[in-house]
Amino acid sequence: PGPLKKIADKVVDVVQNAASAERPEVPGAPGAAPPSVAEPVDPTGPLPPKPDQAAPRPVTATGRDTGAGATARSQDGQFLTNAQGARLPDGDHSLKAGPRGPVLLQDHHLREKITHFDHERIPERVVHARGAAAHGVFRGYGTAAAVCKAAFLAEDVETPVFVRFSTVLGSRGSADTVRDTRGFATKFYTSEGVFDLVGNNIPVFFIQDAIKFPDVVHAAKPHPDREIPQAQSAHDTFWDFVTLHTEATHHTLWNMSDRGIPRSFRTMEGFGIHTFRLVNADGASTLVKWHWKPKLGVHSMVWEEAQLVAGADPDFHRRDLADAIEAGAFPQWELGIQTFPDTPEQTFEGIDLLDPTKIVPEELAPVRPVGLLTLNANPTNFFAETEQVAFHPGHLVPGIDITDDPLLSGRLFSYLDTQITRLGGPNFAQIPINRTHAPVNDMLRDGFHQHAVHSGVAPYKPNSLDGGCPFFAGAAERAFIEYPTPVAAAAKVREAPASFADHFSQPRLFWASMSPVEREHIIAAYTFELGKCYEQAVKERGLQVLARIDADLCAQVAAGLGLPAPEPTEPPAQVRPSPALSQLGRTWPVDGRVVGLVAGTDHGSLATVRRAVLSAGLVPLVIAGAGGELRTAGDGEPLAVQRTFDTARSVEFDAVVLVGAPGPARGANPARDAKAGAPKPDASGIDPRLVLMLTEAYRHSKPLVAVAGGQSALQAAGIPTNAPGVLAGLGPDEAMGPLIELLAGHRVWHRFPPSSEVGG
Ligand code: HDE
Repeated sequence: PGPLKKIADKVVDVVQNAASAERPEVPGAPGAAPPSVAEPVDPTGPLPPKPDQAAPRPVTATGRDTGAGATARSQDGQFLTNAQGARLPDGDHSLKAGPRGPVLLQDHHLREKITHFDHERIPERVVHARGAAAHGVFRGYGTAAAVCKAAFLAEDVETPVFVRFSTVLGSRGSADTVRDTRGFATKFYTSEGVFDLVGNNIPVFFIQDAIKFPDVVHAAKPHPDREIPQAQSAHDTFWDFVTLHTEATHHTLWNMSDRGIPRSFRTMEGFGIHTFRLVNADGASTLVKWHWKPKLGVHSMVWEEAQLVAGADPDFHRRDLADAIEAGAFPQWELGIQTFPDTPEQTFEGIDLLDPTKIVPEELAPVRPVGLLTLNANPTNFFAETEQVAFHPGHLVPGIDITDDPLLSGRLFSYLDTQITRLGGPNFAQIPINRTHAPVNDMLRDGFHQHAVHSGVAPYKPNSLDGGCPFFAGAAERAFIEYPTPVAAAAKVREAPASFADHFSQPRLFWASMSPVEREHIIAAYTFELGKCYEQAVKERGLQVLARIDADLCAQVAAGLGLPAPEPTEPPAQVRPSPALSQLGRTWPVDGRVVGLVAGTDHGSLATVRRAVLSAGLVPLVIAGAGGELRTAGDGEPLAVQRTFDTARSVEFDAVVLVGAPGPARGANPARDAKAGAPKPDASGIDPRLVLMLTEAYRHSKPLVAVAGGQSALQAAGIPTNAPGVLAGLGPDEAMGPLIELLAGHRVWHRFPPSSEVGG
């Protein structure tokens, strides 16, 4: 055998020895067989093909059958082949002149494999590069019928959807929990064509005119010299721009609020932002704003938590979405509409409906539910689906039309344009995830990556050679007919309407609508972000902007920055708060919330609590000092340890339940753990990593429950057992009711009254 073979054998030996080596003893863990490292040798058939793995059908409606199977070119047959279907005898060695000789240029298999690999990456999205997606279904309630004729909104019509959530600023590999706006883009595969609702989790935007988009994105992206910071707005160029360009104030304020750090994609609202137009069966027009309302309520992280997660689990939101769907806890949102009469002014209660930096408070125009979105399947392949999906606000169906919002107009150009670079040509609508479920009979031809085999000789109209086909549809055949919006005679100008100059009334409204806890978070966020700027002038200008929102907000941020607070330049806010803007103060279903169950010595109680957590629709995760299984008394099933103090931080859990008196620290290494931030073990002997977990969860206002003697860990962590949201001394059957009540309010915010409530 040649030297390479010897090295390969050695590697196999090392791997096999490692697998069978004695493992450190885990009390209670059965002697698990070492995992097999051998590759299966018998060819087996491929897994059953999934619909989205199928290649584009070689037979199109108009093309000639080439004889190839429907799944050819993806995953078919038992053997490894090249791209042309020829079977290959070896995938590990290049063709060489002897085992030690030079690699031959004639190795077409090597060249094909490496060339394909060299071209595996496509440009990431210029914004919203980092994303995660899921398949689902939308069911119309029929409640929009009076204002909208779109078929997918009719009662009980079910429409397949694909939804992609994203952050705006970061690159594809950036962390999920950064402070940023989130994209919430939905593709409805309706019977009348694709409808894309390409929205965000914040209902207003930084700019009022698309021509400013490159400016705001250049300012917010990393600095062009060193390309830092990644996925952050806490830097000079961002704050330079948004403080000079004060129409960004409203969106920036939302970003600095808890909306900028969602707990989960599942707990975000979504907004179409712009005012769109609905058209009903009689051809009448109504203006509309779209809303997605999460069944689980709007819930965010606290800032320290978001920062910890960005390091401990940068894929936190992506994982949360996929895990929830895999576990059957399907996330749901109601689609809602706020409707407004289509008057010539296009204003409602004095609010300019064409200004995308303005909301219409729900108290003035209620959000009426028109359908239910359920995400029920994870993508099969990230690249094929999540990466290649192409959204476009111009993908509209009969019954839904646009308005003259100047931001929307620019988007209608941009999204088609960007796909041509990103997806390599104009035929991206033929990529499986982008294909409409309605019949297509266009006259678009050729271009890169053309998959259709068009027949006929006359891809033009009028024609007689193809019998005049295809024909135009009229309203009776449900054609998409632009609403005949009147356009006032006017001179060409580069100007905005006068009402667009109001940049502060709505930031004041938002601030006035926040609860004390939410205000405290906003103050901390501005202090952090402006504090990260180096330029004194930028910080000072930031304070001048805040002074125009609220004097107290400005004074508190100024104190944090160590700068004088500028005098307010305008009289104090005269606004009517909108309670609907606050995300606190209500209760929501607890489905799918994650409860960490810390195993003490009483495994019987642990099994009881775990069962109760599961049957309440929550997700239990059993945590112990070391991995393995925990034996319960009698014949009970052993409990698998799902997280250890090394693999989990408190941030993964919505609540922590201590079950049974904690045993002595297992798997702890005081010297190492102290370096990782855990306190030193004290006389109690309780694992310091558990103490760290409890203090974090306490600080982040999460419910803490101690059953069957678990309170000694709370005491070791210095947590008062009578503090709000801390329940101690309960039996294993008593804990669930109070825990669910606490979780329904999302967090125990009253544990730490904000300074404004205690006279600070
Ligand atoms: Fe986008 N935006 N955008 N945007 N946007 C893109 O399209 C653009 C805006 C939004 O998951 C790009 O396919 C302009 C508002 C989402 O694939 C690009 C303007 C809102 C996504 C683009 C805006 C959004 C994008 C980049 C100002 C909320 C991700 C890649 C006129 C209503 C969609 C792509 C996905 C993506 C342009 C403003 C939401 C370059 C020019 C306002 C959710 O076309």
